[in-house]
Parts: sequence; structure tokens; C-alpha cells
Amino acid sequence: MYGLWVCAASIAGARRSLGVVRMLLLGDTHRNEAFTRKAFVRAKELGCAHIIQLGDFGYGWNWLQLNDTLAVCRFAASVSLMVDEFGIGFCFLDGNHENFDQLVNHPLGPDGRREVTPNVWHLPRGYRWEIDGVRFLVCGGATSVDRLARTPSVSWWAQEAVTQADVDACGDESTDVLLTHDAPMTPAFFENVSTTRYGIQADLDVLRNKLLLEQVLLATNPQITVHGHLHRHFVQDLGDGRRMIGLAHDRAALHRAALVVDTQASGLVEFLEKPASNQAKAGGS
Ligand SMILES: [Mn+2]
Repeated sequence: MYGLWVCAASIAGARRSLGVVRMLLLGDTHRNEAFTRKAFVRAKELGCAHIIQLGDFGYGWNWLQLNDTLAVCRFAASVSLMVDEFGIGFCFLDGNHENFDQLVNHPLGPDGRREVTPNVWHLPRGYRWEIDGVRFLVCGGATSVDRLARTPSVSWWAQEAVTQADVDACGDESTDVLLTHDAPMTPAFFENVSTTRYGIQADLDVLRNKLLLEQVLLATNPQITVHGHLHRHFVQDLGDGRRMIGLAHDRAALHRAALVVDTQASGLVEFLEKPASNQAKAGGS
């Protein structure tokens, strides 16, 4: 489902010639408002028009009761205010810690996204768009390794896992950028993280999810794949100039938890610089 896609906020922040779009990809936010605000500040400094959050947004864990019948997700409401304040669009994909029962109460709009609070958009699995000639595909979802210790519909939702239907929804049309929550299976998985240490059921759940995402990766052949979930920042070379990049989470430094996609940059990606140390700043003032 292609279609020119524009977040509700203006793209006036894009700093280069008209049509070039810069966006900040952001790892797991886990409903951390202070961390998310830091990401908005940095996105503004970097001339990004949009933030795309790669799952474990933290939808629907805390509610603000507006009246007897209406409640809104507190974190999504706070992100709505940040969208207004910074003039930067915001979208997120499925992690494994979203309240999926509540999420699907928001109907999909005509362009295939759902607006969960004003100007905060959820991108379902299989959602595609193209902007400035760069094609994007989204496939969120992952399994919780500790799901046996969680309570269904309270702290765990079965819809978290990637399914064959999600893979089918992604199709086999090629893409430039694949955005996922979990990391698709690659040879490095066995070298680095071959067991969850949560038992055989968790190991199998993880493996199944990664193999389904590998199908999407192989079918759509993206130049870059960016994911969250593992809470660590690392880059894998997949050969032929293709890369898979993991982003860290809200408890890490922002330069490890975010990067910029620039539709005109070579390789499409700009990594964030590590900020100067406080000491260096103090010395300069
Ligand atoms: Mn997470």
C-alpha cells in the first residue's frame, strides 16, 4: 500500500532543499516522557521533520481519565503535546509491550495508519510508504522472553508476536528501509545471542519471530534494516552494502538509541555524535 505519506506536523524543519526529508529513528521509549522529550529536542537540532519510534513505545499502560466514559493513554497524550510544541511528526510501530487490546480500538484511517492521540500515529505491520524516492516498510512485533511470568491482557498480549499473516502483509516488493522492532534472523544471532536464558519455550518463541522477520528481509532486500528490542546499539554488515542496525533504549544515551535517516544521504543513515562531555563544556564556558 504505497501512497505519499506525510505526518500531520509540517515538514518546515527539514533543513535542506525542498523534498529532502530527514527523520529520526528512535529505539524503545517504554513510555519514558523525559527520554522522549530529549529525542524531540535532538530531532529539532538535527533538522528532522519526523520521529519514527521502533516499538515498545509503551502504548496503553497508564490512562488519564477525562470523564466517566473517556480515558486516553497518558504517554501518547504527552507525545501529542510534544508534537505540537516541536512541530515534528511522530509515528510508532508495534513492540512487544503495547496494550494491543486498546490499540486496535483506534480504527485504521484511509491511508492505513491509526491515530491514537492527536498527531500520534501507529504504523501497522506491512505498512509501506515512499518519500523523496525512498521506500519504507514496517513490520513491528516481538515476543516477550518473560511472558510466562506475565498476565494475559494485563501485562502481556498475544498479538505481540509476528505472524505469517504479517509476513504476507509485507509482501515481496523490494524496499530501501525496513523498520522492525525485533531483529530479523541473521548469522550473527548464533554468534552473539543464541539463547534467551528464559528456557526452551522463550528460545523457540524468539527463534520463530526472528525467522518470520528474516522472510521479510529476504523477500524485500532492504538497503538498511533498523530495529529496537535488544536495547543495544550495534551495526551488522549484511553484505552488498546492506546493513542492519540495532538501536538502544530509553536507559541508554540518545546517540545510541537514535539515528537519522536522510533521503539524500549516501547510505541513507547518519549516526548521532556522542555529545561532548560535561567537563569539556565547562572548560569552554
Ligand atoms: Mn523493550
